[in-house]
Amino acid sequence: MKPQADYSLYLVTDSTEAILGNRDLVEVVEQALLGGVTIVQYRDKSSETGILIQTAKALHSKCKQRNVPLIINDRVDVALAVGCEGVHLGQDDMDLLSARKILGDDKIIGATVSSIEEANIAVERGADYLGIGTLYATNTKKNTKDIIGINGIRKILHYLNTTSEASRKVKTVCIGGVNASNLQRIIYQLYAPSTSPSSSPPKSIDGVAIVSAIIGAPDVQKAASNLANLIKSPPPFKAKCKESPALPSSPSSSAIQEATRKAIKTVHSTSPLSHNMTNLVVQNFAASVALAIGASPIMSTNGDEATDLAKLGGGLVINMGTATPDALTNHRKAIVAYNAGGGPIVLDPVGAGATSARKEALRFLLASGYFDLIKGNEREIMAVARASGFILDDSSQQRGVDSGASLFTRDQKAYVVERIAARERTVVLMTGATDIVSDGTRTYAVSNGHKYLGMVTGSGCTLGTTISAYMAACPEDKLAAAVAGMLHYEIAAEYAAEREDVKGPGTFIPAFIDELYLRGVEVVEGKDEWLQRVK
Ligand code: 3NM
Ligand code: MG
Repeated sequence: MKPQADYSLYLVTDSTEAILGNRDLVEVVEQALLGGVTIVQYRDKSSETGILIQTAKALHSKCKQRNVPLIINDRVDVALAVGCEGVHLGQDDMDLLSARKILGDDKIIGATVSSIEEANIAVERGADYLGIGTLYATNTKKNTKDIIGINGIRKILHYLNTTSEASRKVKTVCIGGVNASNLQRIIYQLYAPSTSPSSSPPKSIDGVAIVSAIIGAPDVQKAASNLANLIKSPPPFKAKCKESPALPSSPSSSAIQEATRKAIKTVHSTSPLSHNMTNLVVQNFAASVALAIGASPIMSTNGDEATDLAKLGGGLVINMGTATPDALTNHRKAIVAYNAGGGPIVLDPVGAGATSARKEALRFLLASGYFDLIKGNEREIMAVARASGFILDDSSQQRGVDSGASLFTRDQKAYVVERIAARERTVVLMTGATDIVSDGTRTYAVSNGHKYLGMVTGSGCTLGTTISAYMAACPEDKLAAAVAGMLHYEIAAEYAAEREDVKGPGTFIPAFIDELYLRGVEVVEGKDEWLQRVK
């Protein structure tokens, strides 16, 4: 019978100086087994056959003690000589059918794939599992074919889920650049959402394959056991989410008012940090808005500060408005720090469709981590749809950072917003005369606001600032937090625009900051009739 395998923490070995150093591979693998790796692949591209067999035998005896399957990379002959549980074949190795003929049906055969076509062939030829990669660029293997990212892996998983009985059954692991800081969100992001609320979710990735984060670790057992624990626990940014959401799918106005009232009070009583890595144009305005809503702003663009700031329980805004290579490096550091700490991150892909540098920057940021909210105008969200692989044509060209005339009906927008939210497993907000916000299952349209908001610089950016504070203060239901922030912000804009002394966008700005402040204080004091304006 074919051995049962748990693919969740798949160790791939490396015997090079750069990763193994001068340590003994068998001892290192033993440490990894003690730490909890669930399957081991012996991968050694340079040793002589005699050494390969000798080492594989020693590894097999360690693995057997813990009932962990041992797989040999490339070398069917070595696997046969050792009598271990299987082989792993790259695209340039022996073909699967020949290997199956030699090894028989009781051995595990895995295949490296980086495309739907390769996955299709491997499944047809009877692979038991697929090593899908390369997820992220890695120093461990320089000659990888393609860096396919989360989206490339998603596409293959989607294909497997929707093609045949055999493709639904094949096991999957992803490989390339997986480590303790990105593992939880990779698993989270590769969870395949249901295509309809009633159907059960399709199968997701079965495991992560790791080389350097285990073999190259100073304490191998500790590294492996840390990774094994991370696999079993929800990512930090989900830890505070409640099963039952604050808002239902079709909330009544009074339910929205109640949830918003509660959120405004929580922001005021907790004064969450809003850490803005934002463009030069809006720094001052964003800081004033954060203070006015009762939050505490910090405008640090230095990624090295983010580790400390992420511990303060606040939220982060990544605004792509000044996306220089230097800024992007700092953004990535901050994203990793907030993902690890669990604080919410708002991504504002300013002008994302306008230039190829910005399209590239958006891809880079989406690959850097998990965002709790992605917000933008219609053009920007369409650019996100392209970057996340949901819309495949790359033809549309955004002019400047303003939204331009709408090209879509409200239903079409709602569909796109909902699908990106489901794909990215996050909240997506498309701003406009009517804002559309969704977490992939619940989708709402909010019609509050005023046209002056569209006539002042940074109103979109500072809405992001506002929502970062709301999500930090109210992490139990991030969609409800986003809606509360939107309503506080947009209804305040309506009151500001109605003031007698406001004559246009210039006089609107100070009045708006006043109203943001006053409306919050009114809620705290129980004078919150204004919330009845929710549209
Ligand atoms: N195969 P690390 S990437 C062995 O893409 C291997 O097929 C890859 O190493 C592929 O965990 C890779 O140190 C190396 O990034 C992964
Ligand atoms: Mg190979």
